[in-house]
Amino acid sequence: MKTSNCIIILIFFLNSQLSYVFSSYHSNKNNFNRIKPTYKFTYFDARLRGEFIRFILSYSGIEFEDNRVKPEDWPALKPQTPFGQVPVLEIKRGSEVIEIAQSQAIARYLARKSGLNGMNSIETALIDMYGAQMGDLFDALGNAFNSNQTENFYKQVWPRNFQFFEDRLAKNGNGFLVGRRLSWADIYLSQFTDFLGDGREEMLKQFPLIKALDEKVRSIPGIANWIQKRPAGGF
Ligand SMILES: N[C@@H](CCC(=O)N[C@@H](CS)C(=O)NCC(=O)O)C(=O)O
Repeated sequence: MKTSNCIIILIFFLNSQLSYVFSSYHSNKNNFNRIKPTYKFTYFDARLRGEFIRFILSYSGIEFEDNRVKPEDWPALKPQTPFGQVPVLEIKRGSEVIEIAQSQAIARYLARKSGLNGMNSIETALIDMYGAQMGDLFDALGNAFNSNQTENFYKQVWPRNFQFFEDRLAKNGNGFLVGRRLSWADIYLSQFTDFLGDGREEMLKQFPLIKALDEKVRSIPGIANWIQKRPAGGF
């Protein structure tokens, strides 16, 4: 057989193989996309570091299993989580299961899906900045409880931080922390006021812009509905 004939046969063979590979890739991809994911959110039976994610899930209209781990079940579950901690969001699509730990990584993943993560990279960076500040405030809250320093926290640390957020809301000038629309940072800030307990109304009087944002967030139908059905009280 001549070399040119060999090349033609080889090209023909490669072409048929490639079209097989691409057609099966596309059909697998389409099957994958057709499968509706299910979501399981695992946290303790508390609000703490999990509740703002429950708010974001509810805002987004994502149905989720609200898996509340009992203290006695935690030692067995702990080593099965990515970092030995909760919250964890499990996304199941067919036989594929993805687990996302770290509350802010979960928030960002959900926020990207539902338009809560900014309109451009600057907005996203600012939203991350507020998320990180809220995370720091949450750490300070935990430390205050662990060291019996809650009075100092509520009288000093909390108002100082809320003043930062109040000033930033004033600077943005439209009732949202970033850009011209709601972001997961706004939802995080609003949910955080849960931790004021009975002192909530009193404290919010000092921060009218945060109060207005909080009322706006809590009246969004998905979130309002969640607040109605979530376990009452608790921290
Ligand atoms: N940076 C992590 C912190 C997670 C964290 O501290 N989780 C705590 C509950 S709020 C936990 O799992 N504690 C149990 C343990 O460490 O065994 C996040 O934001 O998700």
